[in-house]
Amino acid sequence: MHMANPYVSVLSEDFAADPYRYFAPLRERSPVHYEPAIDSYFLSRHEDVKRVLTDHATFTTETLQVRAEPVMRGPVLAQMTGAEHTAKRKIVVRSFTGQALRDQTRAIHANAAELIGPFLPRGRVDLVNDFGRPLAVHVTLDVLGLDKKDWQQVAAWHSGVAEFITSIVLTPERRRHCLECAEQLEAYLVPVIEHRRRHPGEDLISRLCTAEFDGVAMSNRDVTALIINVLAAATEPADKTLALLFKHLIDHPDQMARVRQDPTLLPAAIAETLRYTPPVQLIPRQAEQDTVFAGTTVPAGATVFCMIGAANRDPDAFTAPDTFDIHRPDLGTARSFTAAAQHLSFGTGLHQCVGAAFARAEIETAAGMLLPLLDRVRHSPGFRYRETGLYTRGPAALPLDFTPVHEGATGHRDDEIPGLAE
Ligand code: 2IO
Repeated sequence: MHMANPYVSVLSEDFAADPYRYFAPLRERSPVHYEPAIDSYFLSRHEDVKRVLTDHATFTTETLQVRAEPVMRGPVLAQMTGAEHTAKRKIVVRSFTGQALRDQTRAIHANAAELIGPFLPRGRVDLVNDFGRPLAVHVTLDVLGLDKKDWQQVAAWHSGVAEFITSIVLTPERRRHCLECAEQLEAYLVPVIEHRRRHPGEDLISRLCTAEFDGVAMSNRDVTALIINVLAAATEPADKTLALLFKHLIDHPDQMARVRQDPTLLPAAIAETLRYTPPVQLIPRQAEQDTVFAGTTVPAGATVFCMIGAANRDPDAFTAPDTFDIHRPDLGTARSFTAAAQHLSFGTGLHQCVGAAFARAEIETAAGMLLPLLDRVRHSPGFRYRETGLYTRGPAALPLDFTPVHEGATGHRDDEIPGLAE
């Protein structure tokens, strides 16, 4: 790889076009990279990123007060600490594991079958815009127990919320638009919350409404924030991960063939996709005291961005890090969706992603259904691949051609759904 200038701004167009070119030079020559325009430090080494995410006393999530709270309409899980964090995290974890996860997997399968159906006879689908994005929203609405007829509206509000939390610089006009989206989403959610308090069901909103912390039920504000937190976290990275998985398998036909022969390799392919091209590229923290990394001091009060994509390609953490290899011995597939993961795509430490098992189920179910259906799947002719985003990053579109099949080719029995088969 050509050595790119490590002193290039991570806010430049060159960096946005292909951040991966800059990761090695940054790690080697500017591992604590300061951006004066936004007064923030960017850390690119695996060791340093891991230290920031696990030293909770020195590096707090205080940054989310300005980055997330205005659009979340209250505090998100990642902002909480101590007993409150433990208790509320447990409620959310329970809703995304065990029996709840098995029920969700059936819902994921049904949504995926419904969405892919119309495209099967055509032999062409844009995996991001026709399938992945609607799937991510439909599935999240199912988990929350919200009406799917409103999905386009919820998706539009979500975009505004996501733009706010993932932007590095935001114009006053865009900021106003994002806040408006959040206010409308809140106004949509509050009557639902009030209804669920009286008539609780099995969905996550009901669980949040009936849960108590310190003997006290959560306020509408607290429940709203956790709903928007789940909506953003479950929706924003999902279509990106699915599209990146297909992109990498199509670009590595030998590995595609292996996964098709043996679908039990799918979790490894998903884990390697997450390591190689993490959909969440940045995790912000605030330094509470002066800290020295590789000889450079990050001052107390500074905003620090952990560069997940760069850390995941650190040769000190993975051999041949710039190679996509689902068989890499240092991947540790089983660990990859847990707190013991070597890649940092779900973060690490106290605030590591609560939805990791759910994310795996969603991508595994969707890809496990699509692979046998999309015979001879390939990039549509003339398509120019392009990724967008610095904070969350993925393909803007992924138009694919495949051998057309009749609709209704998708099975619904448990033994046809990975994760439910056993
Ligand atoms: C929603 C970046 C979509 C989270 C965030 C304000 C908090 C937290 C994350 C992920 C993914 C989002 N941060 N999920 O990085 O809940």
